[in-house]
Amino acid sequence: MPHRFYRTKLQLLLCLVLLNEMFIQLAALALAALPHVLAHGGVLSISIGGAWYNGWNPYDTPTGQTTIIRPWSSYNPIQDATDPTLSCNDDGTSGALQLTAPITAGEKITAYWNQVWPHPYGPMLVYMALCPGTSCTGVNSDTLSWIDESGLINGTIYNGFWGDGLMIADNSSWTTTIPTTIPNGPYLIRFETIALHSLPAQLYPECAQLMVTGGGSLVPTAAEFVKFPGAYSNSDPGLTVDIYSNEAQTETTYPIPGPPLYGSNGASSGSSPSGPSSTSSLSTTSVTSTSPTSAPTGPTVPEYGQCGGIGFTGSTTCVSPFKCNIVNAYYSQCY
Ligand SMILES: *[C@@H]1O[C@H](CO)[C@@H](O)[C@H](O)[C@H]1NC(C)=O
Ligand SMILES: *[C@@H]1O[C@H](CO)[C@@H](O)[C@H](O)[C@H]1NC(C)=O
Ligand SMILES: [Cu+2]
Repeated sequence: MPHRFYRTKLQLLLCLVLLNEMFIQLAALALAALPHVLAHGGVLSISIGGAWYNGWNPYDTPTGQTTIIRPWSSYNPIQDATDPTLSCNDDGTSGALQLTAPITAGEKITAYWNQVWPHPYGPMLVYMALCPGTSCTGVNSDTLSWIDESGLINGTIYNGFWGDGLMIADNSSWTTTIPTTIPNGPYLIRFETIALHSLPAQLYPECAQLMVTGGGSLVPTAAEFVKFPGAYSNSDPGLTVDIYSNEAQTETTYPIPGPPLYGSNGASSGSSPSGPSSTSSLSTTSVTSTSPTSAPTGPTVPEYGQCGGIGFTGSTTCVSPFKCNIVNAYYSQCY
């Protein structure tokens, strides 16, 4: 997939050589502008209630990078709904020096993309996933989700105003409010912008680690859980729409891909029209969601092993003398 990794250090070097007759400042400016020239990018920083968090830099060595943002690998878009990197634009693992930002339910969080984000046509989506245990560090992100989405805000698919346009208009940033109803705990938040100016659609997801306090107890419905990859299909109408087609010139509804919004009482998603939607509620779902009350059996679980939680199907019996303790709705542990 030559499209995904073409911006190598070598190419940066070539750019510098080409620029060698310019002032150093100009070269630095040009380098800073490279992502824009390439017309791609990702979430470069995050702010929460006045606290500023610099992001992961995918083109620097991972060594020494400390940030709340999960490592991500490329400014290039993902153009396949089954791509294994779809959860967080990487292999799903946390950084060696991974940080986690505290946030209170009801508080706003803003993600900033490189400026000026070049793709105004398409939806904005925000997902959250509660991690098992006491931290998301070490948890692979390929098991997620909650959502806040903004699709076609007004006008037609062909020339309307989209969530992406709103993101650009808002300083190439997107602000969402952590729902007050979500259970407390360690979360990954996943910001995604989808660009529809060409097909296959371009997906740009990045994730960050949060520790949510002050939350509630509204456990997501099974329908609200999704996994990445898995949440989307390459045939989703929201990913295959041709915004330059004749139909698009009069079509005013757009089906945002993904699950129904958390707290939306499970309205169907994949095909639900989402005209003027710009809600900031989140919806959850997670991979294999089953009833939290199911009581599977099996061999005993060792100390610190998982013994329960939504979606868990293993043994709920801890090896003596440990007891199964509820850590959060998704995770019970033997200790
Ligand atoms: C469409 O929505 C955008 C963003 O809310 C707004 O700025 C613009 O005025 C709207 N246009 C129309 C025609 O309603
Ligand atoms: C716009 O975003 C940049 C980061 O991309 C940030 O440094 C700047 O403070 C933001 N400006 C405003 C007015 O929020
Ligand atoms: Cu691009």
